[in-house]
Amino acid sequence: IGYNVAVVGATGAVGEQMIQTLIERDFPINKLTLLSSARSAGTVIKFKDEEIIVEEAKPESFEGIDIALFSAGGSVSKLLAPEAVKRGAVVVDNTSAFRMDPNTPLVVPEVNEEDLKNHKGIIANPNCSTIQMVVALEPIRKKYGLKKVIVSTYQAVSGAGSQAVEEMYNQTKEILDGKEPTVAILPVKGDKKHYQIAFNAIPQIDVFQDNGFTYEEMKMVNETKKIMHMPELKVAATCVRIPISRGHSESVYFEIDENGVEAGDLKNLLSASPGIVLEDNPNEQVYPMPNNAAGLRDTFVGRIRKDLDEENGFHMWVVSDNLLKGAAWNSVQIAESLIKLDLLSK
Ligand code: 11C
Repeated sequence: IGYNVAVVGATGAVGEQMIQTLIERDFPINKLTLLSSARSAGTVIKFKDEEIIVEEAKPESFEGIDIALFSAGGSVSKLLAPEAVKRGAVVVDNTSAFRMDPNTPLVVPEVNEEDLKNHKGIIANPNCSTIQMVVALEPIRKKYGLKKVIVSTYQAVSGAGSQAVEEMYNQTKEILDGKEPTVAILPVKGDKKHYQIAFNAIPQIDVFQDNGFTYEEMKMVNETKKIMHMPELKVAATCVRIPISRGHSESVYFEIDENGVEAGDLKNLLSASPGIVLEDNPNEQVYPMPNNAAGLRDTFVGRIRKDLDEENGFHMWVVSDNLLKGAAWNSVQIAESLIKLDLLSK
């Protein structure tokens, strides 16, 4: 048996990876429907031996759909996800539209797969930088307790979409050719100012909030607390865009409850935890890098060390492909969990 699956935002950076992941996972599909905005409708996309014509997403597009994977921006999700649910589909939404809604589970299967049991038609896929961090923190929280997290991110440009990646490549070429770089999108499309990303680092991802943090930073704070069921957890984030195309990296400082834990204990624990590959051997200069993580579904952890002053404090370096575990793979993984737990209405 197979399911009728729709991908909304099929022509975008994440949509493309969703289709690729469905193929790689041999997801049980009866019919795949590819949807997009009117602008991209008509595009032909290869899926296995088929050529599928992308259609404009409308409420009626969801008739007969079992699972809809949304990644076409928050406003599309707000408008069409409830329409899909009304027609019997279960929605896995990759935007921030429903993440903080108390009735919508926000799920990373390695951490809180059980929350899927409370779904009411929509399941939210967290922000990419949150997902890889909670995958790495959850085994530690479970075994040793967790008090505080301070994270600084080094995020790839593909998080801002394929146009932003184009902008980075063009700027790099322009600069190497001795020209003035064309600056139009980053840090945030539509914000007041734009800065070059090529040969630069921009400490702004998404728009600023009144508290001085950016929306991306607040997503890391709020989503982490919700996924881990820890409203009391102390979390602070600084999110930075760096000029690479794929793979987010994070320097994570955290404090645990238990005393007497050593870095080696954490290495042993993480090397045996789901979704994690430990790459931690300073003697051999082994540590995770985005260049190696791109195209892979795992979360890579290394540089685990005890803080020099804080008995319960540790540091680690966490890397993952933002388009896969950060988006497409986590969404498809949620869909696989829904099937495994028998939570689709079919
Ligand atoms: C970035 N994390 O790297 C963002 C992209 O809320 O799903 C994902 C935005 C989101 O720019």
